[in-house]
Amino acid sequence: MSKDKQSEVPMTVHEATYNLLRRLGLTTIFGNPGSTEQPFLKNFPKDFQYVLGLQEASAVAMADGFAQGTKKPVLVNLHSGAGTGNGMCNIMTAFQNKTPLIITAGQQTREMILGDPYLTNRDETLLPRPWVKWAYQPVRAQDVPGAIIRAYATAVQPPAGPVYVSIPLDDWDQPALGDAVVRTVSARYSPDPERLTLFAERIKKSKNPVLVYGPEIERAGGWEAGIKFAERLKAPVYISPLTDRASFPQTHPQFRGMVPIAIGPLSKKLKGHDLIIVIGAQVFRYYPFIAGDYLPQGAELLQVTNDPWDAAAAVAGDSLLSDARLALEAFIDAVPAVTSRPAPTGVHVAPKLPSPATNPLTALEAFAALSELRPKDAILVNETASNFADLIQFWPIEKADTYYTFASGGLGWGLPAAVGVGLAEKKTGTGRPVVAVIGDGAFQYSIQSVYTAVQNKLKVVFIVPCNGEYAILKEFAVLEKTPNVPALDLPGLDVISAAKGFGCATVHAKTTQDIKEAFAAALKADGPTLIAIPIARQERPLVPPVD
Ligand SMILES: Cc1ncc(C[n+]2csc(CCOP(=O)(O)OP(=O)(O)O)c2C)c(N)n1
Ligand SMILES: [Mg+2]
Repeated sequence: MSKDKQSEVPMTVHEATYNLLRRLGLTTIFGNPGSTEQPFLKNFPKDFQYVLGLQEASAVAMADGFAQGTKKPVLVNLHSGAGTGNGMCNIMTAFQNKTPLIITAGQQTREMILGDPYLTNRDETLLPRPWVKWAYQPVRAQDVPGAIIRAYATAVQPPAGPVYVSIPLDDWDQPALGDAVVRTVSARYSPDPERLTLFAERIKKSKNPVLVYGPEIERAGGWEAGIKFAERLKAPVYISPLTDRASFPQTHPQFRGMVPIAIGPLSKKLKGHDLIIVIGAQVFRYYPFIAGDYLPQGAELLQVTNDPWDAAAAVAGDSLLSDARLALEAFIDAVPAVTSRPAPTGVHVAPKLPSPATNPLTALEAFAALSELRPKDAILVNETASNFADLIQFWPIEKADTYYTFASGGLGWGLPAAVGVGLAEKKTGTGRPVVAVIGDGAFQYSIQSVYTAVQNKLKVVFIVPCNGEYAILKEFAVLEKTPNVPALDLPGLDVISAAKGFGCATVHAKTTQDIKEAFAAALKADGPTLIAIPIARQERPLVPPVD
């Protein structure tokens, strides 16, 4: 065929879509391939990277970690209904994390779908709902690139989140209408000025306000603005219950910890404040039901969120719809620095440890040893249910973008998300080490992501505190008065052998000395290391009493 003739060959949907993905910067694709995706993945271009997850739960959460680490939307490619089903828990988590993921899934050949062939994604837009912002299957092949640009525009607008496009496998070779029209949309919006003024007036009038900061602050790049506003207001700062990002330095003298995760204890904790200012969070992300007042007597509540759903679902107070950073900056301008009261003080002090160390170590002792070698720039990924409070005592978060956990409570996110964050560090060249502290139960859910960390030689250290049980569920059983629940003990779990099976370096660290040696070596290694630490079983109250 002559050159001229070649140029007359119409562009295919495949070509138009890859051109579009390039222009949108979606050149890293997370997925697990199947027959319905192969026509999309054929002749995979050299300027794209395919990151293989050996199961879709891992592929989705790795993409989530990567998107959060790079602060950009990411493409995930799943295998029809089957792959979507496997990925579902982490799609739900990505939705609640407000992570923009453009999920595409293969679909059977259009011509056959009516007859329900093998691997048909039946009612394809139903399966991912309600945990995607939009689910669509183009009505004709030519609409595939247009559907992807619409999906992109939906995913990145606030509140960001996953979207889903199902694509029949015979669409890719069809002639395209040409290159897709690339559009841009806003990823944040500023507050209504009148309402902002009303809120600022109420803040100015307050005698004893308290700030509750949530994950939207950090996502919006509002870390510095959050500090500045808190310092001007001279108010104590808490982080919102079960927050998935840190949003405020935990060693700051105004920092007071996380508010309790239940109704009664939360209002008890905030007693005495006349105004509760919640920025970038739900009101509130409660967990167990412990009855009580939603707000302490005499207190009012103001909420700033970029999510109309969260504004509507708030159990108390008034809401202002806004990007958290833009609202904080507006408050800094509108509320003069307080001079009538001193700033609250109190510096974070790590708890005292028993001497000599216990055998097996307590989680607190293990984390204390680990923290002695904490690299200044390390990123922490947390999925350690019952030991998180101990972890944060010795690993307070001090900088933006160095702490990640899930917003949903669906286990199996932390391990692959840490791999995704590690990939982001590698890709962007920042190269910060990722330390993922994952319970021995939680470790089992998306275990195959260890393989991706090994294959990509990521600087990720998996720390697994091994208590051989679902400790937090035992704590729950006490709170809920549900004795004799089966299956809360996990005898015979061997996380070392499991990680070895994926080619991961492993260490069994029983003493504080073992931990330090293993961690030092892991930080120098050219790939991931798993450090399994046997820890003592402890039963603590799920919700510590508030005095
Ligand atoms: C997908 C999923 N399945 C089940 C649960 C219920 N669940 C919550 S915590 C937990 C146990 C966690 O155990 P582990 O990771 O060992 O932490 P530990 O409580 O021992 O510190 C389970 C099974 C969940 N949250 N998510
Ligand atoms: Mg456990």
